[in-house]
Amino acid sequence: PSDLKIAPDHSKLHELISRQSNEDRDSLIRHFAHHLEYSVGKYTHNTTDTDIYLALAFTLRDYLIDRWNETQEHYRKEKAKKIYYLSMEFLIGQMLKSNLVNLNAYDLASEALAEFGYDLDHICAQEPDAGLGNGGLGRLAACFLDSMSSLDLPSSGCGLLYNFGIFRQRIVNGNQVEAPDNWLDIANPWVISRSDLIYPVGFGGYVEEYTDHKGNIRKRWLPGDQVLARAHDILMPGYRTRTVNNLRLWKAEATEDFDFKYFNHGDYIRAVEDKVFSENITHVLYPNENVTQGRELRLKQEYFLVSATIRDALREFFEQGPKSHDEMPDRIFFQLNDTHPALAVVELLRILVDEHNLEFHHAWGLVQRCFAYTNHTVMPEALERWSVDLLASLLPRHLDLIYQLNYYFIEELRQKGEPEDVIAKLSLIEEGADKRARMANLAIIGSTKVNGVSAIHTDIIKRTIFADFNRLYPGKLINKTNGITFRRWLIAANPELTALINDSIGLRWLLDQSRLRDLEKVAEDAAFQEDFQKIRQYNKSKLVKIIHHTTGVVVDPESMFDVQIKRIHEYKRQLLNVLRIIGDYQFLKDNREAEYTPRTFIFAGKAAPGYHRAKLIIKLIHSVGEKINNDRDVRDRMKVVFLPNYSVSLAERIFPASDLSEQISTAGTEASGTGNMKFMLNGSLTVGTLDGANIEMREEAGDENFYIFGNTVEKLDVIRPNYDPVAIYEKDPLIHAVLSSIHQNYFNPLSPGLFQELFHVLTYGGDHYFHLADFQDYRRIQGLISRDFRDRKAWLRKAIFNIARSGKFSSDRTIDEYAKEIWGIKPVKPAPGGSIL
Ligand code: B1N
Repeated sequence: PSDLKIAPDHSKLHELISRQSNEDRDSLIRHFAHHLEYSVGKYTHNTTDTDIYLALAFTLRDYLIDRWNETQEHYRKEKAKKIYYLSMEFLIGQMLKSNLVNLNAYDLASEALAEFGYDLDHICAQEPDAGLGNGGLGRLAACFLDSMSSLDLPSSGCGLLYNFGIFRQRIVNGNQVEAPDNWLDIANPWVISRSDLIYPVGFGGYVEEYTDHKGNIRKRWLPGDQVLARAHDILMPGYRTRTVNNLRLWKAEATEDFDFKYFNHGDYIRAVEDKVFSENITHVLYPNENVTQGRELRLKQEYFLVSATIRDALREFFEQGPKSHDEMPDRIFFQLNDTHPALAVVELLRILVDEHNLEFHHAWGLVQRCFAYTNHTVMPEALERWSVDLLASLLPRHLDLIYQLNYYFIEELRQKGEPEDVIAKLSLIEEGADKRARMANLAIIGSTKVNGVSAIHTDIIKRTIFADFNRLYPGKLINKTNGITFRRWLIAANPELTALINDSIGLRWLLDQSRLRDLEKVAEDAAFQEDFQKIRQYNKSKLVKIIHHTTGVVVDPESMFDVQIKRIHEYKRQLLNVLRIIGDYQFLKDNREAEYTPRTFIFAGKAAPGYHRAKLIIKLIHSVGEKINNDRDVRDRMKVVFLPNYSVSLAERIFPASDLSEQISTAGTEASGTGNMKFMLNGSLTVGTLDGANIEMREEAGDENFYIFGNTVEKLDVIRPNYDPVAIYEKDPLIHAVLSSIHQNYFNPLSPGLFQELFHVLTYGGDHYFHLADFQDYRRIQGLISRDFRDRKAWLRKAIFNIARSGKFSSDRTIDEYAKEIWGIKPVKPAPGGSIL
């Protein structure tokens, strides 16, 4: 090991990078050779790229484990307050490259592998994605882990180890077909199974009243079934710091004694069946975004996460030898990623009251100081409301406690003089034939702070769904605008652009992304622009190959890459994009000689398997693409491609190769968006509505560098009561022509009627998401964009300004705000010493 130290002084960074000694290199190669032989079992011949990947991953893992132990030991010594980030989703993607980047070992590894004739990028590509999430919410959690480690914050992610992550999407005949994502089928070097950390989790059974030895009447839960939760850790290194935190993922295992009752009766098959049932809990990620299904297995998953996490956190707390429970809020804090883990507040209350014998109000007071809740959506179909009947059968004591909490809560509201209709809305229980527990209300009363994820979204929740809470508890609802990790989304995904930035403004931005502003001074520099342009074309040419390989379509790298990549959802309005494309196509057919900036329209995204309409939108994109791509009249001017199986690793290739970012959700529907930020950071310009984080992105970039169109939230509120899409369809000849092509099966002559549903939703169905209201303004702004794109220098200038002003959207900024304003924690740096590698 060398004597390289983490340099707290920014100006030392350059020196530090260039000082990677031969000793580091030799040590890396020795470790690597050892793992290739003894962990992977290969010597010289038959070595596959996957073997090389595994050997390098095992090598890195050793470094991570050293630092992790060091970090955790240090936390214990400092009795640091620790953040538990609870989330049902962590959409991590591949880990080798980002770990190499964070350990500042990418160049070293790249050179070392090159000596043996291997290309590091190609080796990194062998890794299967850890796709334990659906989209923005899960990816946000992964970015936050990166930032929490990079900022030296004592923290741990808490989630589930699903055997199957988000499904793999194949396209057959233009239709989405789902395949299981068996991401653990080759041994995963990043997932460390903990033989010592295992907790029983109960379900079902009943609640018993009993009299304790002091004569008090008490309650306890006697679960009917037990499942074991075993910890599996993924280590998360910070960027250029020795801090390594962990993401702890719980996996369900059957208990032994659970099986015995059947073994004793000789019913071997039944015993094994029950084992399978228990292990079902963490089998598969629910593939919905912004929708809840209300299924029993999902509730089991949520409680399983919560129960194991609370047990584990309490174990860590009591191992520190606290004098009393009252120290808890100074030592542990739970951040709820949406309401999915909201039962945690009840679980902690239950343990404190039933098992630790704390008085109810005392316990509740402590619980409230240990939680905060992040809301990610206002879509009504996404708000969790668990059936009281289901809760009664699965978690009877928790339901009991929810009723008790509700009793005191409503009493408080009555004392404050709240009218009964308001109380009915605030109640933890929604009354009716089918009674439900409102998880958002529970999360709010159980938390110190509640946050939205962009300025407009926080504003909306304060004015609408949580208005009464905001009035009752002023200051509780706050904003924390989302961010992304620049390590993965710029440094790792776009190394060429990173190098160019480093060359022109130095390295300070690497540790403080607001310093990207220094790029403003080169925005008009001809040499910089030229290099920037070359990098963009290089990235585009790489994407051209992927497009050709996966879709067979040949696209022109000189054309504008006009990109909409995200989950397929009506509110995100992929349909608006398609209507515009059809409009352009019809225009070009009628005006063959017209000036038109050639565009490649790129789509990617998964539809929830049960979301029929979203799947139909995928089919429409393919049908329209088929027609346009094979029409010689528009050849060289329009191409439409749909890249299958959108994932973190595919996204990493698309963002750096995009010219135009489509962020066109109906105003007021997209809570924040984070893909929008990844485009900005890589130098794409945005066309978007005044929705989510787009608003703040424009504020940073400047109006002249951002393309905004469409109705605002306020305007939509005005037009909503009298909105008449059919009238627009009938009066506007252009819209009429576009919709008629769908209505008259122009793109699907062989399957007439296929897209009638889509025609209907946009017209007689009421056009809930205001596609037609925004269509003409969308076309107008796209015309402007086409003209601007042709002025290369002006376009590049705008792009560079976007990068220069993207610093606000670093998740380091976001996490710093959480740490200061919600968590009340400070960085805890592990003792320096040892080598970087
Ligand atoms: O969370 C992201 C935001 O940037 C997006 O705008 C928002 O749509 C997304 C239920 C969700 N909100 N709600 C979900 C996911 C899974 C599920 O089962 C809801 N995802 C979002 C990060 O803030």
